[in-house]
Amino acid sequence: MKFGNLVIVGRPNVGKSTLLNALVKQKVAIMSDKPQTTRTRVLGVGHFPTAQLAILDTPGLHKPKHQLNRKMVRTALDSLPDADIVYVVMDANTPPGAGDRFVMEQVVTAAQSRTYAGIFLLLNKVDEVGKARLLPLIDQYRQVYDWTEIVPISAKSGVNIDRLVDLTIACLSEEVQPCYDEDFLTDQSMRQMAAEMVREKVLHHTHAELPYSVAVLLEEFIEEPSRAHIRATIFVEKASQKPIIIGKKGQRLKTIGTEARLDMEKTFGMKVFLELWVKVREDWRDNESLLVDLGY
Ligand SMILES: Nc1nc2c(ncn2[C@@H]2O[C@H](COP(=O)(O)OP(=O)(O)O)[C@@H](O)[C@H]2O)c(=O)[nH]1
Ligand SMILES: [Mg+2]
Repeated sequence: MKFGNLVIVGRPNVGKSTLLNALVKQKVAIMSDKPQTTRTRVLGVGHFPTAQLAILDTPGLHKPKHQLNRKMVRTALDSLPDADIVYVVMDANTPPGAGDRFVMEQVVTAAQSRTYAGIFLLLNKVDEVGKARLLPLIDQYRQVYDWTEIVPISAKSGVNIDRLVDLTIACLSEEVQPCYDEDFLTDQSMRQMAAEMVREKVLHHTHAELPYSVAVLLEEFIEEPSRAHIRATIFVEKASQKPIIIGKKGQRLKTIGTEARLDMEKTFGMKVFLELWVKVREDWRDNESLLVDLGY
């Protein structure tokens, strides 16, 4: 049996969390089409016949403006030194831009102070890109750095994921004891996952700038023998954002609650009674003690 620590990095929205879920074959990280969905690092463990892979999903690397964003970027960069293997994820729909170059620079810099077992450049979302556009893109990335492999993948539809796993395991040389039990999937607590599931549904049902303004605080998680009673507060920054989340006659909040509850029941394997509140907290993104309470 082999064991390896992997870290997934890339700019926001390239599909890092989708890739983690594809690798562990379970939804452990929330995903959305809004940038900066992932705010903390999430560990998922992939169990394969010949290896166990401990995979860290990280917040997207970008130029930070708020205290929260600075923490997010630091979280991603701090994960680099401890990994055996780095996955650098790029969106195959676009040629490398400033954001991508920033990500590659960080990885190349990290690789100067330690030796990785592998640094993979992953071109994600190839389900949306024709071969004719893919080949020149691969050439472009090949000129940037001597990557261990450049692998075109689709995290969403599963293209090349098995091949990626094989190539990854091939890089791990020592036969070592696996670190986690064979049913261990993630280091997140049920409380964290529940809060994240609520936030994912808020992201799905709202638009534009609102996602950045939303945080979810889990106030109560009471586990009874066959059901859980969960109470969570959705924080927004402006009074005008509250009615957006609640919707006409409370309809949007109801939908958010129902969808989040169904996700929780599936993941936790028990009935869930979910109570949601919406509150305005202007400064939560720069309030250090609230950021700690929120788990950031
Ligand atoms: N077409 C396509 N969309 C993808 C793929 N992987 C992720 N996405 C979408 O890209 C968006 C961002 O995904 P997410 O995993 O949250 O990105 P992250 O910010 O890098 O973690 C979501 O809408 C995903 O459904 C893929 O392989 N193909
Ligand atoms: Mg993510």
